[in-house]
Amino acid sequence: MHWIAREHQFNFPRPTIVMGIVNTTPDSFTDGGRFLNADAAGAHALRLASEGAEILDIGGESTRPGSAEVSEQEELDRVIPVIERLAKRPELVLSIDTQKPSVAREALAAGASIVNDIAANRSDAEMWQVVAETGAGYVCMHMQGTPQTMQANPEYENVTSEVCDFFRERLALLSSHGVTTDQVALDPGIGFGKGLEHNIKLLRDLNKFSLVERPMLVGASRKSFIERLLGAPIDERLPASLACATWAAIQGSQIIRVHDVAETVQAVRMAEALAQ
Ligand code: 7PJ
Repeated sequence: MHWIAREHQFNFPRPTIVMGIVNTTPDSFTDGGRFLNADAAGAHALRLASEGAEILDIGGESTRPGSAEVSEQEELDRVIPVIERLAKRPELVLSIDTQKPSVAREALAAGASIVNDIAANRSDAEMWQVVAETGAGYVCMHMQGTPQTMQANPEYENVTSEVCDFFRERLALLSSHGVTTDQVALDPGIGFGKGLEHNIKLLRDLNKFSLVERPMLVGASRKSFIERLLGAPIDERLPASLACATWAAIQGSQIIRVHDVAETVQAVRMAEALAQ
């Protein structure tokens, strides 16, 4: 299995890829304002890369439940200067975390190689045209609803099979818009329109997604379902985040999206060595 993102190619099986989160949002619930400045965000990204992040995921729009939407210009002002700084280092694989096709297009022009689309449940095709035209990697994430509405009352009969059906339907739709299957990675969207029991079931069932035969990305780092299960406030969720990361890796997920790169790389490499 291959994942192709412009000039980059990941060939599986291989060690789990750790994707480091680079937040440029002043209202982000974890990094609140600390990386507003592009130099600081760029330096943070380089640190994550030195800690073993093989992909840096740069986002300028907070998608925490109920968060406000940001304008296109504001999002561009946050992410493009960071991407331009990092693009001087061609060995870095840059991902743009955006719901806006216009932001994806500019980010790819500035040197990004992957579009991380939390709104892959969209009905408009413009994002997929951008991905098809550029040959970018595409992360197709499952979400029920939108960030503004998703946590109101998430409902599923069987969350795992519904997410699996979504993946199959989107792979066909993407292909009909010229995005090749090799460009696509899939993500169950932990915390996006899911209650605690849905998040736990999706994580428990991760190995079932291997049937879809695409790389799986899992993002559980510091998410609030950890607090709902264990009572841990935001700055005390690293141990549970590491448990999710190692579990996901051992269940066959290929890409883990995290804030704490050094800790995750160590935990996942240990788990991989044990599981061999
Ligand atoms: C995810 C994401 C995720 C992908 C966020 C947070 C909220 N992109 N962007 N998967 N989560 N692909 O980091 O807590 O789970 S933003």
